[in-house]
Amino acid sequence: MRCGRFVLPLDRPLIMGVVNITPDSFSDGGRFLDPAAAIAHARKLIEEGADLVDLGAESSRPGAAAVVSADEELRRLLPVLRGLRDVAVPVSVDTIKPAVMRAVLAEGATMINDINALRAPGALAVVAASDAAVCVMHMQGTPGTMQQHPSYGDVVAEVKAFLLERIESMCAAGIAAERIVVDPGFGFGKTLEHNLDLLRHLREFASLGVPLLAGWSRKSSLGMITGKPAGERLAASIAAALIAAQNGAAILRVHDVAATRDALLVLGAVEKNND
Ligand code: HH2
Repeated sequence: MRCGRFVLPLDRPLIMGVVNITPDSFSDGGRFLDPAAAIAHARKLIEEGADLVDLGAESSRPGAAAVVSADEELRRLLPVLRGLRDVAVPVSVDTIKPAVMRAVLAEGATMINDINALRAPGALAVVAASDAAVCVMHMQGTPGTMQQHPSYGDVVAEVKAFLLERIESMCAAGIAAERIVVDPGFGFGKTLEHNLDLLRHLREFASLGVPLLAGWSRKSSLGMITGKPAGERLAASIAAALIAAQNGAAILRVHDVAATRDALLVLGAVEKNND
């Protein structure tokens, strides 16, 4: 997989560490709003074994109002990006806005993570003009309303068809397949049963021919299963990450890098002995 100047091997699951530079993210809102705190947290995640870090400056939690302007997003993101210029792993930015994408790519970001799958006017062209990687995610509805009435005939087939269409649009716009990652979007316009169905059938997404990213970390589906609040979902998050890895996920988007790394090392050791 290519992310700007980086080439990432895909012979083991990669860990993407989450850094939320927001006042209102569902599990860690407000903790890293200060640029120095966000930079220190990203560096800590890299030391713990993150293969990439993902900076987000707008919360997409269910019910979140889309109120963050491009200017405000950049005010939060740019100092952190500048503080991470020297790190040895790709820095991804989680944004849906083409203006933000353009500015962060100019400032050294080497991946765009778009929960809106480059559907905003101009987004495809901005990414196509760069050499960055891009993760496109499936979402039914918008964060403000997506959890009100999620509804599918066949969730696996519909999510897969959506991602295939986005891959075709990206390739037509000139984005090489080796730069593309897809994500079924766990928790984005999906019930617990939809999320579990997607996790069970994750292997079916391999036929899309590009790496798959899975984000279950601390999400409310894990709260529904365990009865625990976001701050107490570490064990559940690790379990979901391992199942996703066993079902073919190439990148795991997580808040708790050190613990996820240990769990993946155990999985890797078992699988190696199986060869
Ligand atoms: N989940 C969140 C945000 N961005 N991007 C991708 N590709 N996949 C995901 O599953 C995903 C994502 C939500 O988690 P978090 O960033 O911790 O929360 P918030 O959106 O409240 O900042």
